[in-house]
Amino acid sequence: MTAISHEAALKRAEERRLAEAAKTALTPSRQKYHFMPQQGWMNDPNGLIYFRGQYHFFYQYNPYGAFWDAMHWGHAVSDDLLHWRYLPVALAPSEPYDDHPKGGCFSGSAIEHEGKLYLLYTGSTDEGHGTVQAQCLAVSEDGVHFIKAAENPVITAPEPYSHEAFRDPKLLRHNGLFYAVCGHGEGGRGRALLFSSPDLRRWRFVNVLAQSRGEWGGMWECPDLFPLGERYVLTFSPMNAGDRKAVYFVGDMDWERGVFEPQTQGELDWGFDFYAAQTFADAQGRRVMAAWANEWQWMPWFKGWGPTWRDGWCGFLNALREVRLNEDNTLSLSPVRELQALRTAAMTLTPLLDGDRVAVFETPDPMAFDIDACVDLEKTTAERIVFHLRQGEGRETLITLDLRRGRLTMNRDNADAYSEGELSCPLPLKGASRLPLRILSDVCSVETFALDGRVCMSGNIYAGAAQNRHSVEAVGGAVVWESFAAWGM
Ligand code: DQQ
Repeated sequence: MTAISHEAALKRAEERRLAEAAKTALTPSRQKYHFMPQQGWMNDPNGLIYFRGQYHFFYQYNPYGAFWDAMHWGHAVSDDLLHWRYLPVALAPSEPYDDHPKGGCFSGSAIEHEGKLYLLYTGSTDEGHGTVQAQCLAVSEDGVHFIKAAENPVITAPEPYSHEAFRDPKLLRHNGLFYAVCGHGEGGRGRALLFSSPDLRRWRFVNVLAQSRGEWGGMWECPDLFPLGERYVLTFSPMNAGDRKAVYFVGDMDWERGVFEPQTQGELDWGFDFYAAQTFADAQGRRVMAAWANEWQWMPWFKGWGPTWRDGWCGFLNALREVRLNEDNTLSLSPVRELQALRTAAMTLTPLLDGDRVAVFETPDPMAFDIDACVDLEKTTAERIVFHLRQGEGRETLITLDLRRGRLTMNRDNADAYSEGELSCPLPLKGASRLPLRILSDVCSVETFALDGRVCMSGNIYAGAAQNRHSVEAVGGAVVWESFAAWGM
């Protein structure tokens, strides 16, 4: 559309990133230990990969403002998944197939091939005849500068599927071939389409990897397919599927047909803010998942993207999670152990919290902290345990563990001057003698992990620095802690 080279588009984006970064770095609303952009807007994690000894994270990025618009790929590297160094913008809209004000270089993934780093992303345009989405390749020799392939787009929508909602390719390898799983939606049915290639440039449509009758939303955004133990896992973010926005299926791959056969199903996270998850395999063989901690307009609880745009930024990733397969073919997602290196002085609670009492606890950093606790369910008589977090100025965020009914609830109606809503999910306690619990709080987020990550619930809050007190309450009986520690982060 516009007559601008990729180099010129990147240079312009870089100038903006560098001009705004220092100013935005000083704003108190920034997260302390969650991945976020230097400035501007970010949404989905893209192209997560361990490449030449470093973690490379790319992300949907708009350096020109703190709202979604023509999409670029931001880029950062890390040695430890904790400290990030921002690199030049990797992709900018510049070609007829990816240059549009409300399109651009949409989500995708990365893979290493013959020592080079390849990105497969969605080019999204609209030349007046509706949206056209196709998958495009970019290659880098040094892992920093990317050249768009002359053959682009390398994957177009196969007949009879429409090219309007066809995006977010996730790359994987199997038996010497490359595969790409792409999200698709048409006629109210979401699905994932599978393609294969010998060299990342020539692609063949294999099959519909998985689809539903419509109960799983009208479009599957950001699908991911990966082996875990003896099984395969398919994850995606369904659009307009009620409260569902990040789901998984565990099953088997029939590579002969190119079909995924699901067996069990679950929610990656039951909270307000967890979307477009993507995984990668790290150097130690772990499967690590990142997701965008925010919401789209079509989600039932959507209110906005938060007030941080006033500080020149918006968007961050949830705490990175290690994905594990349980014996019953469900998944557990636990914060990566690297986060423990950030913990500062701990405080502990006495083992017994008497019936109908409140215990106040302090953390060295009142906003950024990590609670690691375990309830002794055999000795506990309380019906509910209620965490009152980020209290102050008459406000608080509530995390309730209902032990009698088996439910976990997050309520942010009175969390701040901005947020609202309550979400609740099953907490399967039947037969359990203990309830391990982890709560990660940062300046604008609270993430709860119950039962070693079998149940996760993430939500953003925009509480100020004066909301700096926390307590936990036992309702209808006593709570006996097997352990309770809270650290600053
Ligand atoms: N965000 C991208 C799309 C993807 C959506 C555009 C999911 O590629 O489907 O920014 O959040």
